[in-house]
Amino acid sequence: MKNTIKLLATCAILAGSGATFASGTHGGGHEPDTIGKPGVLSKVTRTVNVDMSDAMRYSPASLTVNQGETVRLVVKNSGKLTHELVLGTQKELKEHYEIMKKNPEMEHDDPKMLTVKAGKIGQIVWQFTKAGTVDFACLQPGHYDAGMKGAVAVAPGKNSAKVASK
Ligand SMILES: [Cu+2]
Repeated sequence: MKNTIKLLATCAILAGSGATFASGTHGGGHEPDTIGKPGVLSKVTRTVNVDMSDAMRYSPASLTVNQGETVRLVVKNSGKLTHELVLGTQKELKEHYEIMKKNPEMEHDDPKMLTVKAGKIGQIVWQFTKAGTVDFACLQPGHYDAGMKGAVAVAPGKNSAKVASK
């Protein structure tokens, strides 16, 4: 499966999250693992197929996983437009969306961001380490406003202590 995303202009602000953040552009430094961390393919415990359409919708738009699970999101773009699936907090997504509006050609090189061209399939492998909600959205200009968003509910896991100590 092709999962290479060309790195040309990365989203500098988000890519640099945690390490150095320019004061003023962000309301505060966000923890790099607020929503989890990049997963390892061999640790995948759940695979979810997500469809993206030109109706500006994900199907399904809401998923439930258990804390600590490594999930493989197989994301299909069944539309004619480019769509993407970006995981983040509501705040991060909104900030990033504003940047995207100014730089629509921006390409992503981040494990939590996936851009899928029309008719293609891509995947994100992500470990959801924190209980709570992880949002996702399509940050293509206009799409987020049109309601192209969803959420992953992360249920607290029995092994949360183990995950936290890792
Ligand atoms: Cu879209």
